[in-house]
Amino acid sequence: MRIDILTLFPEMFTPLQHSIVGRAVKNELLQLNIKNIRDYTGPKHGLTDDKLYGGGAGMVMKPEPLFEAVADLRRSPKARVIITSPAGRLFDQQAAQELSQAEQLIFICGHYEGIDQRVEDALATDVFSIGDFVLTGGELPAMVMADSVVRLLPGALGHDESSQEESFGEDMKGLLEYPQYTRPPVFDGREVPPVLLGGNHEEISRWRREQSLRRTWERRPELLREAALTQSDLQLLADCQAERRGRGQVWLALVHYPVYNKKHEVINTSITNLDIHDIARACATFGLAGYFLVQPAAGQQELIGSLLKHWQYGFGARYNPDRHEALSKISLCASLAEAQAAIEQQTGQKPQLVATSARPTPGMQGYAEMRRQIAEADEPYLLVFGTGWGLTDELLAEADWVLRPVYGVDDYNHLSVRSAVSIILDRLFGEARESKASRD
Ligand code: 21W
Repeated sequence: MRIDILTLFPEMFTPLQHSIVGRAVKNELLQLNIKNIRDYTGPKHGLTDDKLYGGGAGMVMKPEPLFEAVADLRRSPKARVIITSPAGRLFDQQAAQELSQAEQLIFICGHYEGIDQRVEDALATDVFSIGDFVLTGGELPAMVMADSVVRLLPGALGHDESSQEESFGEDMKGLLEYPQYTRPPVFDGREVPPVLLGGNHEEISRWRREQSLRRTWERRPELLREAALTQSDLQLLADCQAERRGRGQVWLALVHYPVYNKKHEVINTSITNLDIHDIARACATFGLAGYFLVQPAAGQQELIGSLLKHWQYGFGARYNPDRHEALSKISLCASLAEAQAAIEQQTGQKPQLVATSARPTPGMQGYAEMRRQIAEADEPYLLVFGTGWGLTDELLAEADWVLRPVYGVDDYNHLSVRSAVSIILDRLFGEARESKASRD
């Protein structure tokens, strides 16, 4: 493979001459050519950068020297021309794998505010960023990408390195690495996990897999969606979730009063059978601790009461035990304050109030942040949903947080409260329940 790097700062690339990349050059697996863009400015203009059209601070790299340089360095029409840019596609292992198949890579390192767009339009086969953080230029990203590509070239890794690669096999794909230890067995009072000293390889494998799963669940839960998980993996992840829930449990309340009607008047809505059942089942699915129906009207309370009796204790309980389990989480109360008091009595702590609204509200909370917060919390949470045209402004003002509306593609939002509950519970708690491929 041939790699050309076009940069305004060739001296920055000395680290690339060492280690695996340096050895690949020595062993002639790689031809590495680091070229100063200034060499292509010619006597006439002499400049590599210029002011922005349209105004704005900073300078942009001019197209002419880059067109010259690529024309000079290109050895094949199939060469990949890669621009480094914070606005690029995210570089990952799959991209590295793909680039490692090419005969020639030409990296163009952006610097200053970036590169004239025509370079990308006419020359680039790829535009890559290495992550969502701000650097001073594309030199380090080019080195990062070149490093990850070169180590994939056949023969680039020594025997030891590649066999290590192989032992970190297929089944660990998509999971974070397990912790590793070496001698001494006790350092500064910290022990190596005894299972690793025991020599039981089956037990060691099991321990390592469990550590990988726990780490991934803790640090990169989104990876679990794509990982190949066995039934026992799923069981372990369920245990992780249960352990976490034991600390900060979450309840849900469906408020029938006070809510708005279409005309923004405060009303009391009627209970609906579908809301009771579907929300109870969603709560059971996502492991919520309980589901409060907030309904102060005596007649309505009686109606719910007899409905619940049927499913919780009566014929329905025996006829459909799964439904019984979901509905057993329901309790009835006359006000939200009553629900809060019930949670406080059960846990010894006041629940944090998280309201939901289909109307944008000042200081709304995003889902990723809320999810993390609840996951790390030691105190109970109460998620509050309104029926009718939504929770009153007074109730929203009382909440510790208000979640953002569940937007679709535009601001059309006619979700039923049942649908909103399912979507929001999935955003806050849904993970690790989906696996692309089950291995057993
Ligand atoms: C940082 C250039 C900020 C430009 C409108 C258009 C390459 C990089 C870079 C840099 C800006 C990569 C603007 C992860 C990175 C890189 C330098 C600001 C303002 N406004 N991967 N342009 N992070 N960074 N641009 O920073 O060149 S790959």
